[in-house]
Amino acid sequence: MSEIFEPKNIIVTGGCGFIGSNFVHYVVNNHPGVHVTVLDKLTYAGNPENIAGLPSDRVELVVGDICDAELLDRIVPGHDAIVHYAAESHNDNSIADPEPFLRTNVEGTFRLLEAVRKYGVRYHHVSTDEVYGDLALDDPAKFTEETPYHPSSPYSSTKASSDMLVRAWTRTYGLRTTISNCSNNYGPYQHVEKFIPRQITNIIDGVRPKLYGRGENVRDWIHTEDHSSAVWDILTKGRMGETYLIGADGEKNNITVLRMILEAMGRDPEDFDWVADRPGHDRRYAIDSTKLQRELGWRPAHTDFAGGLKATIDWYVANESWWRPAKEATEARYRAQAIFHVLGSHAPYGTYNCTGSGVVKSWADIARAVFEAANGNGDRVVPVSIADYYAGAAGPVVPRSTFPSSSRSGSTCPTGRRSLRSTCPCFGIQLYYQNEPMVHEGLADGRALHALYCMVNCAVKLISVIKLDGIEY
Ligand code: NAD
Ligand code: TDX
Repeated sequence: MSEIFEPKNIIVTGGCGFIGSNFVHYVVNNHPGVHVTVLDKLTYAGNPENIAGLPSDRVELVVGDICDAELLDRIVPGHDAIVHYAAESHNDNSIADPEPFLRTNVEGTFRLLEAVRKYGVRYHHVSTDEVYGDLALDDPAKFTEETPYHPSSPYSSTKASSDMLVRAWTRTYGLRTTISNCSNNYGPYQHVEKFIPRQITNIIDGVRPKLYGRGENVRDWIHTEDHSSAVWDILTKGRMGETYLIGADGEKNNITVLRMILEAMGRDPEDFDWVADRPGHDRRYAIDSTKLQRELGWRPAHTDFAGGLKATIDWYVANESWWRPAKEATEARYRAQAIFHVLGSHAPYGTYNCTGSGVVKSWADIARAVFEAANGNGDRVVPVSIADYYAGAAGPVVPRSTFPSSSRSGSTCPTGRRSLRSTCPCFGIQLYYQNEPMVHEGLADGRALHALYCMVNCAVKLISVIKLDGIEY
């Protein structure tokens, strides 16, 4: 074991998120001589409530972006170490819109490494087991530090990229760094977009939980407090330039976890909805944490998953005021993503506009824009029946095939008014909206918003059609 590092002033990036805030509590509770500066942008996933009540002489919150090099120049000097948790962390969001993941996870890590290089501070990089891709369900193997990188999702590929930057900067510039790759965390303060809190809060709301695919995918669950103690051990005792895998032998498939939640909440264990699978869904993660245990003597304290899950359920029941503000927006995002899965992933970027320029670039953008707007003003986007869709009784959006041939080539719809046109990539039909206002006038214009609304309404109808083929959204 190498010399013990005893930091006095540390920066914790993402310290208002789920796992970062748990680490801040862990440090305050267990290491009285350490001051923590939390650097957090407070995205939708960051909540200052997560660290509220901690002593102000021990914890300071700086609201800012890890991509802001000038800010890093101001705050990094005077600190001994950076523990880097900040990230865009949700796979489903990364599939719908990868760009913020590139920026925060890749560019953000680059900026931090440059600051580490400049000011000579110790750096610990918090990563995920997802960088290794997935294992087969029937494969007895687990990930080790030697497993080749093989990320599957936009999220995990950006985390893998950030790990590569850390390794390259360490070797080239001789930085004092460590990396940890941890498995799926659970516990209090996890955002309601994630599997366990989403299902608990759905059940509280009387909504049936949503299980992706066949529910056979395996995750290796670890309580977030065990993740925190492991990161502290690696920060203070880890060998420079090394990677440590963190896991607590908690493999369970999703359907088992969901049935445990339902039973613990007094519901029928079969009372859930099967929904369409996540595209590219990783099958199984499993961590071999032998190196961490052998070299640094770390052991998980929470080995009773059923007990930890029950305590987590109790926390969400008792802390509705914490999660309630994020719940509706999260479910609205899931509805938008459902449309994206059907249409957006097939739509060539930029096909959709009316006059050559526009704010709307793809089906995903349309879906997102309308759901966000509808969510903001209290409207609901309601699917119409398939019968109405085929009868053409569903408003101004109609399939091109029903148009007289004279209108097919131009930008004129059957009523003689100018039309907005797009091709549905799944069905190969043209969709028209009889509009005077053009989409490129932007969302600030209510008429343009109406145009968008109609286009998405049509997308919702198409989803209804697709439901006939057995896919549920
Ligand atoms: P989270 O989404 O709950 O929190 C992320 C935090 O980072 C938020 O407070 C957010 O405001 C902040 N943030 C985002 N972009 C930022 C930016 N540009 N500048 C500053 N702050 C920014 O995430 P989490 O689940 O707590 O995950 C934390 C870390 O742990 C991530 O790096 C993630 O990849 C890793 N990890 C998570 C898990 C898991 O199961 N959740 C498992 C292994 C590793
Ligand atoms: O509604 C759902 N239904 C469902 O079946 C949701 C939200 C998820 N799932 C499935 C997908 C996964 O197999 O549950 C499993 C867990 O899903 P998430 O909570 O989204 O986590 P996962 O994709 O496994 O990634 C998590 O662990 C690794 C974190 O979000 C990452 O940040 C971390 O790197």
